[in-house]
Amino acid sequence: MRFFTTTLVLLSALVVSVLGQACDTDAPVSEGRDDNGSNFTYPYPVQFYNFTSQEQSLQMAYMDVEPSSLVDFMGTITLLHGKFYCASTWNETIAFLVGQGYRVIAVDQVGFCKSSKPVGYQFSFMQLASNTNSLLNSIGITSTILMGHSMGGMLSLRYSLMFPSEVSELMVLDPLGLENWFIKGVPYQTIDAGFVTESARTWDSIKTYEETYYYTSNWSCSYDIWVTQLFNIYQGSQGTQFAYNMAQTTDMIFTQPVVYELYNLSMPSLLMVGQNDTTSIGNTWASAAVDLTLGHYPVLAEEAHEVIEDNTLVIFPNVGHSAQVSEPDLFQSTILAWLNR
Ligand SMILES: *[C@@H]1O[C@H](CO)[C@@H](O)[C@H](O)[C@H]1NC(C)=O
Ligand SMILES: *[C@@H]1O[C@H](CO)[C@@H](O)[C@H](O)[C@H]1NC(C)=O
Ligand SMILES: *[C@@H]1O[C@H](CO)[C@@H](O)[C@H](O)[C@H]1NC(C)=O
Ligand SMILES: *[C@@H]1O[C@H](CO)[C@@H](O)[C@H](O)[C@H]1NC(C)=O
Ligand SMILES: *[C@@H]1O[C@H](CO)[C@@H](O)[C@H](O)[C@H]1NC(C)=O
Ligand SMILES: *[C@@H]1O[C@H](CO)[C@@H](O)[C@H](O)[C@H]1NC(C)=O
Ligand SMILES: *[C@H]1O[C@H](CO)[C@@H](O)[C@H](O)[C@H]1NC(C)=O
Repeated sequence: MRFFTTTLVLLSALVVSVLGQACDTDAPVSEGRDDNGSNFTYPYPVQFYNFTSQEQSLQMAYMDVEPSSLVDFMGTITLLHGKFYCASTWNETIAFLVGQGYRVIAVDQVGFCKSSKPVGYQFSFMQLASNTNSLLNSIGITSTILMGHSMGGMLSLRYSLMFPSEVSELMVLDPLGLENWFIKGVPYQTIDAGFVTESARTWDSIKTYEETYYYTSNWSCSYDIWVTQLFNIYQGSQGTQFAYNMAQTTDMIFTQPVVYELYNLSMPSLLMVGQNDTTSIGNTWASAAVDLTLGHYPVLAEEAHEVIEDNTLVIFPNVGHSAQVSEPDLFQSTILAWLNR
């Protein structure tokens, strides 16, 4: 009897995992805090940078994680998150880098995660880069290795153009902005229309989007928590303003391409993209014919690589938009090999 029960349990576990429904991780890791509308518990202590921008008193949340004392100090690395993620989503990367002797700063941009959700803020990459630069300067950092993912990758490129003497090396993972979507035929979408889309997001719609674009349609239960982190902000105490800020930042990404300026990057850089990433802004509202021309990351990355001085290009085979989450070992060994080159 016991044998049969065990066998049945094992069998049903197998069936469930084949169907991809075995996830039991949707309980939010929350300590009941509400930092600017996010109750997610970050893996390291959260600090706040208080500053005034566009006549508003704002806060940027960040983690400042000390390097392991067991190895030599290697430098400071600043991490910039993508649009559907937060500073916390770098948790595996942070743990790895501090173990290698790096001090790691991971910030939440204004409008995102545990940072302020301002009303009437004019979002621009130059504004976000300036905010990030003054945060870093406020904690004594005037030179950093910079790493950005997705929207944060686009921001790291912008930051490096604006503050070249403060970026010693640049690592960029699947940055947005390697193509100009408007010129490829994607119509402009107003912030008001974007707000309608942002207000309609559900846990399932966020998951489906990430599954398709970030994870090559190959979901792992461990990704659930990042959907919950994001969805809880939409559902939280500042959800409406967050949705509006997200519509504003989509407008920012669409209207402020960085691709034409890449030739001006001067520091050594590492560009990493997933072979199967097809993320683009506007593909969901472009025609099907235009959509087919968007987000060919291996091609876009080759083009960027040709233009950027002193650049190393790595294309991760069979990987989507988020190698740091889906393939942490491959991602970590790649950045370490480049840092130690
Ligand atoms: C920022 O303001 C908060 C109070 O809102 C305070 O707890 C925190 O210490 C301040 N941060 C700094 C760096 O002064
Ligand atoms: C990162 O966070 C995820 C989700 O909470 C967790 O499964 C994983 O163990 C964390 N990793 C580290 C190194 O903290
Ligand atoms: C799906 O992801 C798992 C790891 O999460 C990996 O072992 C497997 O090879 C992947 N399958 C495909 C088809 O990419
Ligand atoms: C976190 O916030 C979400 C959205 O408001 C809510 O559904 C959830 O219950 C909260 N979790 C805790 C433990 O407060
Ligand atoms: C871009 O490069 C040109 C030519 O090298 C240079 O004159 C210009 O100052 C650079 N601009 C920036 C913002 O670095
Ligand atoms: C990634 O793209 C390559 C080339 O188009 C394809 O052969 C491969 O099956 C794709 N892998 C996944 C996991 O989708
Ligand atoms: C969030 O942002 C507002 C201002 O935009 C600030 O006054 C507030 O104290 C912030 N911090 C937290 C932890 O909620």
